[in-house]
Amino acid sequence: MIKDTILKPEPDVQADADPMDPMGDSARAREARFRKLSNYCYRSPLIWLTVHGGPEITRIARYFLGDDLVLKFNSCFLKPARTGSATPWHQDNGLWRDGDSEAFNFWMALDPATRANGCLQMMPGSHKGEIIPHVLYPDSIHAELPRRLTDGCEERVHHIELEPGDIICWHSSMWHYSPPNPSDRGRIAIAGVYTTPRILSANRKIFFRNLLWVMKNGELCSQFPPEPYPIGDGEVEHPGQWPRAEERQTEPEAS
Ligand SMILES: O=C(O)CCC(=O)C(=O)O
Repeated sequence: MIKDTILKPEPDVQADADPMDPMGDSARAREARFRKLSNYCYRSPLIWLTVHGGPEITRIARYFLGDDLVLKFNSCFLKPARTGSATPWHQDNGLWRDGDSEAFNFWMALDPATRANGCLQMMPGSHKGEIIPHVLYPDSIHAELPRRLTDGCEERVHHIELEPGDIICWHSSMWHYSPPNPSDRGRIAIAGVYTTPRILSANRKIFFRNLLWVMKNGELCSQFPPEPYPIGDGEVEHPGQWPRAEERQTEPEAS
C-alpha cells in the first residue's frame, strides 16, 4: 500500500525527498527518492487500526504512559535500495524541542531491517543523559547531534536487526542513527510516538499540529479517520531556526 502511494505519478503525500534523489520521474526514480511519509496513518484505516491505533502497540504504550494516549507523531520511513541515505545521529526530543522526555517511541519493520540495508543503530545508555541542542551542518538532512559527540562511536552502538512485524521501542532521549543503504533490498518501516494529555499540558510548548486521540480512559479510539486531539489556534508555536554547527565541528581533525 505504501509503495502504491509513492509510485503514483503525483503522490499526494507529505513526503521528505531523499537528498540522493536520482532525479527523473519514472516509477523507479520515484520509489528511489522517498525517505519519509509524514502523517500517513490518516490516509489508511488499515495502518491506523492495526498499528498506531491497534491493540498490540498501544498495549505496550499504555504500560508506560497510562490509560490516555495521544499520537504525537506518525510516519513511514523508507530506505530505498542503493539510494537510501543516512538518517543522522539524533535524539527524537532533540528534534522536537518541546522538552518532552516521557513520550513513547516505536518503529516497526515492514521489510527485514539488516546491517546490509541500513538498520537503526542505538547508542546504549544515551537516553540517561540530557536533551542535547541539535545543530545543522551544510550537508545535514535534518538537525542532528553535534558530530564531535558521535564521531568514532561505531564500536559502541547496537545494530537493531529486525524481521517484518518486529518493533523496537525507545526512550525519546536515546541517540540513534541509520546508515545509507548500498544494498539491493529496500526497507520500509512505520513509526509513531505516543504522549498523554498530562505530558502535553506539563510541557506547555506544542509544536505538533496533528495530535490524534488513541486511547481514552483505557478504551481504544477505533474510529477512522482518527479523532484530532484539540489544541487551540494560539497554542501551536514554531520553535524557530536551527542553530548552525560551529565551523570547526565540520573540519577534519588535525593530524
Ligand atoms: O528509519 C530510519 O532510518 C530513521 C528512523 C528514526 O530516526 C526515527 O524513527 O526516529
